[in-house]
Amino acid sequence: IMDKQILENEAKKLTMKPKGILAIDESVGTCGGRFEKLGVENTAENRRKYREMLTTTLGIEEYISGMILVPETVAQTTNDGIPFPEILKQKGISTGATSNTGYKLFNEVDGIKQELTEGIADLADRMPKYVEQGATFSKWREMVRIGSSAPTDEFLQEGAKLLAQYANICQSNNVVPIVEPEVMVDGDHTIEKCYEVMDRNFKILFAELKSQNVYIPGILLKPSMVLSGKDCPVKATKEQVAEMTIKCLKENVPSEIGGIVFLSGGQTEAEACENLRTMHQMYPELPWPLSFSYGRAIQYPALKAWAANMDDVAGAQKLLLEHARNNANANLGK
Ligand code: 5MM
Repeated sequence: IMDKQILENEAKKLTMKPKGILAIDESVGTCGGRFEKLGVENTAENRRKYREMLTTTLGIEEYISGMILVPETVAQTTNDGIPFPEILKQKGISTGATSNTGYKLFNEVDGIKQELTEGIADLADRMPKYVEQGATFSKWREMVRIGSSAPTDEFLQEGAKLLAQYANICQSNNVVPIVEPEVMVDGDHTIEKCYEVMDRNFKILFAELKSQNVYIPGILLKPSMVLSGKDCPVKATKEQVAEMTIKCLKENVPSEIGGIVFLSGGQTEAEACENLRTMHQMYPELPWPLSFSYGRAIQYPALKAWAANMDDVAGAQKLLLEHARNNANANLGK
């Protein structure tokens, strides 16, 4: 049975200033892609070692309130045999277990693949196990690609249904759902086009969450920022990004939501951090807690260093700590 207080308290804890969330839940395939580029073999043991480096970073709990893990990592242990959720718990960091398992083609419009997130069918069976292993929050990522006719409303509606079903399964297990509708940066679209897509998707998403009775103060929204496409000839400034992102969120996100935590979505470490900082500087008063749930923008420098020399764990951890700290400072507008 859902306990609203447990959900609200966990959402508050996860967004307690200046902290944010660290997403280290690359699926086996995504992790493999990143490893291979840096010459690391994509084995379960290497993924375990990498996540041990990340989770055992001294002092990381000053900046990070929760870490999102794939179920593989949730079940793994440190070299000394301590389960990762236990390592995190000792530092007061919450464990999140990713719920989504993959993607499957919905349709293709004008050369753009619209893919729906998989994993809903057996999620109600999997969730109690994640809780037993120590998870207190979870994540489901929806992938929205922009093209000349994509995304279609029909596709967004299906994606929203899945996000709401997932959120309900989480909440009935007293697990805080992170609802992640990622609008991809790929393409040459303008920032105005990105705004239009995000605005449309939020309207569909929040209507669906409402109609499926998801408890809004007990969820976190993990959106992308409103950005110009990667290949757009005119790149939006940080002030434009901040203004349009906050406008889009203010117009669509209920003020009672547990919080908003951005993904970095392929922005450089500096961009992701600067954009967040600019938002806090330009808008010191916001209706909801606003923070980060970055993957690449916090991890990448540490991954590169670790891949280059796996024996220098401390060197890689120093870089992780530095990037986590930069983003926690951004949350303070510093
Ligand atoms: C860490 O990456 C997460 C899992 O992605 P795949 O399922 O594609 O392997 C991803 O959902 C991530 O949590 C978000 O995209 C945020 O990470 P970034 O790197 O965009 O900040």
